[in-house]
Amino acid sequence: MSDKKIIKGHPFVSYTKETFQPAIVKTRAKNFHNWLDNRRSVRDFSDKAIPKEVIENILLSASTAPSGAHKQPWTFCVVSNPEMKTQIREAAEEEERISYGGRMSEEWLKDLEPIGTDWEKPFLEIAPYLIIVFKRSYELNEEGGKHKNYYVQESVGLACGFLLAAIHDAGLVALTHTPSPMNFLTKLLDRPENEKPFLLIPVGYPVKECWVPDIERKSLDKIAVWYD
Ligand code: IYR
Repeated sequence: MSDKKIIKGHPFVSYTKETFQPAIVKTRAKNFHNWLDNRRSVRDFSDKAIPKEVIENILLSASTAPSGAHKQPWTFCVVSNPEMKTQIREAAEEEERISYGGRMSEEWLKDLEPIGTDWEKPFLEIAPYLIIVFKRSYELNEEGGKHKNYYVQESVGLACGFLLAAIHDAGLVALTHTPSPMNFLTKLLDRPENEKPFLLIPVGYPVKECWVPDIERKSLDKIAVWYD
């Protein structure tokens, strides 16, 4: 039997799979949680090099995320050039100095205290790669017309989730950094008008002696409501 057919005029491929046995489903779900629960945002990076191929595969994993009408409305800019990293650090710190110096509310700053962040962002120069994720609100067609993308925020958020999971699975660490405002990235990376910066994600190995905040994740009863 063919594994391809036309449905309503469009090609479909078979996705009929052997389902896992209930016992395996249980252990897989549990193991996956244990594995993901091990992921932490890290701010202290080693400058140890990472092969480009690793980043390529991580980006391909991110790009398997679902997206509105399968438009994959994302661009991943990958910066390893030291001069560019310095420029990004300087511009980010300029914004962050203003943010921490009064643009963020007292309440916000208080919430960040246990995490220990401040305006200084040395990791932007130390981490071997900076992945800057851009969302593509629309595409430009050949005639210069605009073709809108759908659920762009949700789609790019999902891709970033997949990206972080792929980084963790590779044995690397990352930080979801949100310098604000982020327009300086459009300029420094010379991005077109249909792209807007979404997240800046340094990727690398952690420093040898690495410390992260002693935080806990919410328990199931705080995050889930069941309607049996
Ligand atoms: N963008 C700033 C502040 C910051 C904001 C949140 I929300 C965090 O979870 C952590 C930091 C910065 O990156 O330092």
